[in-house]
Amino acid sequence: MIAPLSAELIAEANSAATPALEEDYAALGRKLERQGVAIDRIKDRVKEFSVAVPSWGAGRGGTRFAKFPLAGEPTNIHEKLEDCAVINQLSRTTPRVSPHFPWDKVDDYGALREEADSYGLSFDAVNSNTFQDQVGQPHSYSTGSLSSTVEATREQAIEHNIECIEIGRKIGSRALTVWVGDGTNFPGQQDLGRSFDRYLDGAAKVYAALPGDWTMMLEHKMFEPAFYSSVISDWGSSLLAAQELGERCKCLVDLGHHAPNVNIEQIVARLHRAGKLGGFHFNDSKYGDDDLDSGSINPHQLFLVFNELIEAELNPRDGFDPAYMIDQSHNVTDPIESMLSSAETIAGCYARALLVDRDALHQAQDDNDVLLAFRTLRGSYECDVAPILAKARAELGGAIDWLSAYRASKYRERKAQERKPVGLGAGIV
Ligand code: RM4
Ligand code: MN
Ligand code: MN
Repeated sequence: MIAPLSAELIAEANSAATPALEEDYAALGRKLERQGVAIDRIKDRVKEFSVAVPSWGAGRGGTRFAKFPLAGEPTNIHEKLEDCAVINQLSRTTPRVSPHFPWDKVDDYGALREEADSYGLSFDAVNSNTFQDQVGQPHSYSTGSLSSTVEATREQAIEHNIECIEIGRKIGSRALTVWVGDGTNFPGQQDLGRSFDRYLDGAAKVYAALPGDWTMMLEHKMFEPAFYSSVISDWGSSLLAAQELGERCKCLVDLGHHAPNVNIEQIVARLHRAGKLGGFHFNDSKYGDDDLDSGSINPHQLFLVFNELIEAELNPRDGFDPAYMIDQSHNVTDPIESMLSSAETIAGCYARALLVDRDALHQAQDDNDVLLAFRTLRGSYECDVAPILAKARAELGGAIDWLSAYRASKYRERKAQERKPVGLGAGIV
């Protein structure tokens, strides 16, 4: 297996950091034992936990007006895979990559699958792109894609999604994520009911092309800059569509796609209740769809989402198998560092949610002991689980201190010499 960073470098740094880690892990273990929790059990669950990274997150994203390139950033799927391999080598939490087409198009997908495999990576959900026009594309998405008023445009969008499924089959994916940038800029521009009907019609044709063991995930999004309405604006529209389209169609929750203060953990519980919780795009936001690093603004919300996920896992109703993915735009940081940071934050919220004393919580809920219920959750949220995460990483061959190991490797500096520089770009995302 190809490891982009020197395994010796990681092992050396780990052995220097091990005595302190063992001390911290033992101390936390004693504390958790007093609460009736076996620390090794939590650590083993963390070792099994994983989250996919987005190929598009490996490059620098744009602010609204400009993209500020980073020396050594990847410009094609091959370089992106190499960067994703670095993230997984250090974190051991991100063995899957979610690709986006046509951004990641290549001539030979069998070879691409082997390339990923040589890094110990596989492909997660494929993402279609009907929110940008490509050079030479016959019909414009400027007024919508699956919901467009123009039949030829709708057909083009359907065909593109079907092409993504075909590519996905070749690279070993089992899910298609459909996010459309469809909507309107002015009241009156489109009939709000009919545009949803057109979307459903188009999405049904994509769903009909879905292989039997695949899932189709619909991603809602409240707004785009300068929008008056978006077609799949919220979880209600998403759920309606997923219910109408069929059993293997589910809803994907991107944490950044809601109005500020929306109770996302409740949405998670509702979608699970309906058997329609397909997966997540983890990120954080302050003002809108900012695609900030997961948990950078509201880590408590992320913990509460994981609390619902553990409840769902314990009470699977129609099954529980959501896909976890990161979806972030890195505008001023090194994307590798940001995704490492997010992978740790996400695994940390998972670990904290596992620590919750479920019996005590449920008892307090039944007794209407409001403060005890709240403190039961809050106590787990406040626990510093860093030693659990670091030990899980170290046991899997990752880095105890991933940030200093990454910087010591001088990976980005080396790539800045090898890779072709990225030009200045307009702002996107
Ligand atoms: C959107 C959405 C989608 C992603 C694009 C790049 O805001 O989050 O998941 O495909 O950005
Ligand atoms: Mn997303
Ligand atoms: Mn987004």
